[in-house]
Amino acid sequence: NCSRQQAACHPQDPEHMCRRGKDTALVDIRLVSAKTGYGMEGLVSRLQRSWKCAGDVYLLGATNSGKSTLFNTLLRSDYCKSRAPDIIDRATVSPWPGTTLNLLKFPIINPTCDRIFRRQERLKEEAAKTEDQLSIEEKKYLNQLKKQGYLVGRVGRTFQQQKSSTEIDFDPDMLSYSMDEDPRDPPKKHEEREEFTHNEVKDARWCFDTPGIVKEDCVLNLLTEKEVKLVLPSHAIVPRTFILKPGMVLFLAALGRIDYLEGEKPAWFSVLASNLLPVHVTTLSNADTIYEKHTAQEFLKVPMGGEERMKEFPPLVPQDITLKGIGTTEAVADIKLSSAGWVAVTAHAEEELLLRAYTPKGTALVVREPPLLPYISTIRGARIPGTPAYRTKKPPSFVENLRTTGSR
Ligand SMILES: Nc1nc2c(ncn2[C@@H]2O[C@H](COP(=O)(O)OP(=O)(O)OP(=O)(O)O)[C@@H](O)[C@H]2O)c(=O)[nH]1
Ligand SMILES: [Mg+2]
Repeated sequence: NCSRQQAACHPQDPEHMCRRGKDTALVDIRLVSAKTGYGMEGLVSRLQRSWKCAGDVYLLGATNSGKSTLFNTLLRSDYCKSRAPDIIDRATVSPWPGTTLNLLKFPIINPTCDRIFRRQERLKEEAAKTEDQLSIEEKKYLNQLKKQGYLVGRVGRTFQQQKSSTEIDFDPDMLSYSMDEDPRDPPKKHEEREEFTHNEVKDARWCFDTPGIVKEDCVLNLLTEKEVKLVLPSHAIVPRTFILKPGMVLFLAALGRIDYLEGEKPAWFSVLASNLLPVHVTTLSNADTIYEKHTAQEFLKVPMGGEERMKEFPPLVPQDITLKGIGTTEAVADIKLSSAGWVAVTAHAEEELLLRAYTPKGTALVVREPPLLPYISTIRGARIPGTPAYRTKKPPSFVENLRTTGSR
């Protein structure tokens, strides 16, 4: 798991690479979504191939980076001893940073040759299916996942539980309840719960969920629960692209602002942030008035609570950024407005831009070069006449490990 927020993690990013210890070899980087299951079967196979069952595994990362979600997905995968999902409750997942306070754990399955073979057989069978061949329940679940992300995968289990005896050898204080309901796997009621036998866990290796590392400079620390719910995307983000001339300003809610101060030609600014956060484009001369209007009327939606709230909210502070365009289809950099989202900047080749970006005082503003999604500005509809905005376009979802022929 990456120590930075999942949306910000980029394998080519030197900051990412330098976080690993000097002597620790980085074995692999994988793109996964624990929420939609994308890449998860591949991750399980990789873990089983590399570490087998050699030691305990800890899921580490910043608060809210998705450790508990990953823990829960691994818990109902082939990574976990077959009976464990029936015994261990899922970790609490929430949009609120700092949710996990204790160390939850599940026992890791020993990937013997026989098990690996059976698992491969199951994966082959699954990959041969088309969407039409899935059960009604599975189809419903898949459609739900498609709303949450563009990359969707299916996580299955090869080894079915075997009923076993009743010896109690498990600390109930290690358990907690999930807030994110999975319709296929509702949490067990206490009276239904079984326990591990002493033999099942005496030599076990464990996979631990851990409390997150708190990022002091994260904008979420400044927000109320209601505001966090708007800022953290619950549905797949639809990119919003705007064309700005020098002298224009873009607001992302009242949490981020980018001024296009100097340049020859217009440039494209693609906003990747929760669909619930408004983007407002204005001119330099009107920008301060817009921010004041927000203070009086919550015009930009977040923060909420008008004048009283804005009195205690830190002011936006500026940072100058110079960029050199690399062409009209490829972004040169992302401007990351703390955890509120990021803006990919696309400009004509050799075009020099002077920008001034703002985030609330004490929060991190980062220029990410190269950008995470370089061609994001091409995912847009027609220009909306008389405005700097383009119509939005939702990219189609991709479901991995499912034959496409015959599917709708
Ligand atoms: N889109 C998407 N959202 C995710 C993913 N993983 C987690 N989330 C969401 O991110 C939020 C935080 O997830 P958690 O699993 O609680 O994160 P955590 O790292 O355990 O957080 P703490 O326990 O607070 O440190 C929740 O709203 C999740 O639904 C993912 O792979 N994709
Ligand atoms: Mg957690």
